[in-house]
Amino acid sequence: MKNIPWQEKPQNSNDVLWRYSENPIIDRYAIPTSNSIFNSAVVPFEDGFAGVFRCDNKAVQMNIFAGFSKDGINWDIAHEPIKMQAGNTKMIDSDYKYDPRVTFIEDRYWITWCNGYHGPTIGIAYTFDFKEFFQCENAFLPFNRNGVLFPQKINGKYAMLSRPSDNGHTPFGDIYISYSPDMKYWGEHRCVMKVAPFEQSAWQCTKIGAGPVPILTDEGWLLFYHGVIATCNGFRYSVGAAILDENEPDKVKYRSQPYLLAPAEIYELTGDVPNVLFPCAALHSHEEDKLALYYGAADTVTGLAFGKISEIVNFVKENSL
Ligand code: BMA
Repeated sequence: MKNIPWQEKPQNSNDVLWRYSENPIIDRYAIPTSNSIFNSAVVPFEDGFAGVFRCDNKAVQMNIFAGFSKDGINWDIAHEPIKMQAGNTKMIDSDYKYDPRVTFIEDRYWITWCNGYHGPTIGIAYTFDFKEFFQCENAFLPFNRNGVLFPQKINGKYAMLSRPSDNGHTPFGDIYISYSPDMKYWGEHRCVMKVAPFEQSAWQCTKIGAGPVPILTDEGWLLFYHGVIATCNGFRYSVGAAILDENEPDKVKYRSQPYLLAPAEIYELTGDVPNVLFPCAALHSHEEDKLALYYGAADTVTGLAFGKISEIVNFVKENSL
């Protein structure tokens, strides 16, 4: 694994995730048309990194844009949205696209996102080069969000986490898993984890949704997710982590009772939607025991946080619900 972005933990920090000192890494106006650039996904690519970015324009139309970076911090984001070609279907209708995730499986990069098709559902596309993109069948019926693929087949099938929802600012939501032999037909839907009881872990008591592509560790799949509490001033989104069984990922082995990161910095507390941390990607190096987490802040800008994989896994085990 190449050099991922990294900064050592500040001496005064006791946390297992700490923020990059130069956050936010992507400004809301980073491309000429953008109102906000957030909830975006990056992967290692060639001698650097590539990404798919959620850019809402100044008409507040939501779309996804390709980008490239040498260092994972300074990004060159296309000024035009991704133009999809037909993949495994001709039906590639899309009223809007947002909250992408990206993972490499076998021979290509797969992108999932929240696709507008009579309401939100899960769109799927693939690319080999981040220049040409091929859109496939939507994975599910509306309404659904937060579709996140595992980076390898599990028991011979593609596996995807998702969060069935409604057409609005969903006031509920649990994480499910579904399987597919071919990235077209999805089934064997199982519940993975539900919201936590208010009195045990209120930051995740209203809804939860998978974040970055899960990372395989010695303990199982490390899954970062967002947890939401409905406050008297609206939703507050924080970051938690769980460890899922390697071969039966609908089985949750551990799940953090405390959050790992919650809105606290000014660019997380203020913006188009205050108090939102929304992680969509994590670069990692097992050899170096490093992880770089990319998250949308306040639905406006993109932030970066760091952690040691071993410390995060131990924290989740020792502070499990
Ligand atoms: C969710 C999605 C996310 C957004 C979050 C907070 O429903 O729309 O894109 O970050 O709300 O507004």
